[in-house]
Amino acid sequence: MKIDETPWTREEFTQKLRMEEKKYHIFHPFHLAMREGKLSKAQIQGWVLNRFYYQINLPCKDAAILSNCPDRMVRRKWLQRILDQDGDASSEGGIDTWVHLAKACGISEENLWSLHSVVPGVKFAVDAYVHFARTAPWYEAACSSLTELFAPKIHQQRLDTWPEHYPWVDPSGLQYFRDRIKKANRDVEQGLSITLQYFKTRQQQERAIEILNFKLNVLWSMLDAVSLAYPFKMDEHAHEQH
Ligand code: AHQ
Repeated sequence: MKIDETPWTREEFTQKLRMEEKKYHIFHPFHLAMREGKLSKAQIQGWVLNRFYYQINLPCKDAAILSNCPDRMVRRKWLQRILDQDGDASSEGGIDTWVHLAKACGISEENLWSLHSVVPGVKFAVDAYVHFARTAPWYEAACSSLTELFAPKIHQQRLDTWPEHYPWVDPSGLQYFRDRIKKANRDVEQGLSITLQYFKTRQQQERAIEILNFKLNVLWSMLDAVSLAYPFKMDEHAHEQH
């Protein structure tokens, strides 16, 4: 059977990338329970403690891409992602804002930074993502950030549901989600233009879909590990938890 080698148009390729949304972790049982207000305080805290390992690894992941990228114009823009998380002299970064989220959830800064609660499956998934960024061609690592195509919706969902379902979380802690909506859209603009530029043949385009699925699996398996570590207790009702 002859395999179709015809490259997708830019629109078709973009649509094919967007269609992978069905595998995004917004549909993971843990996230569905979060949206429905079914998570206990321990489960929310476990999620915040574990996601922190992902957050603090983003700057090294992005620096790995920079170190592999020979294109000065790409580097100038990609650099912003590191500042977004690490902050700079004039503004705190996402890592600081995540510390605020943790404190708003009743987690001490010492406990957060100790990383004692980071479970093996989360560490493994995040380390795999950083390893990929260090060893894959820079444009493949750039392509893997395109799960952020779907991120604004998940950030908005938390902003919409946490105040009602998790009133014990100080609302000021939600600032991270607010900040990321605009930044995710800006990130995706560059990530998509790099992907459309560097993945031209049909085979390369199929490779881009494969890369996106690798990263979708990173995010999905993180939630698998968190769900296992912070299981639903049969007799536990979320509303009795705080
Ligand atoms: O807060 C997130 C973030 O800063 C990033 C950067 C980007 C990347 O480089 O892979 N991905 C990402 C994501 C963030 N938040 C996640 C969430 O669920 O809050 C989603 C995640 C992503 O969609 O890849």
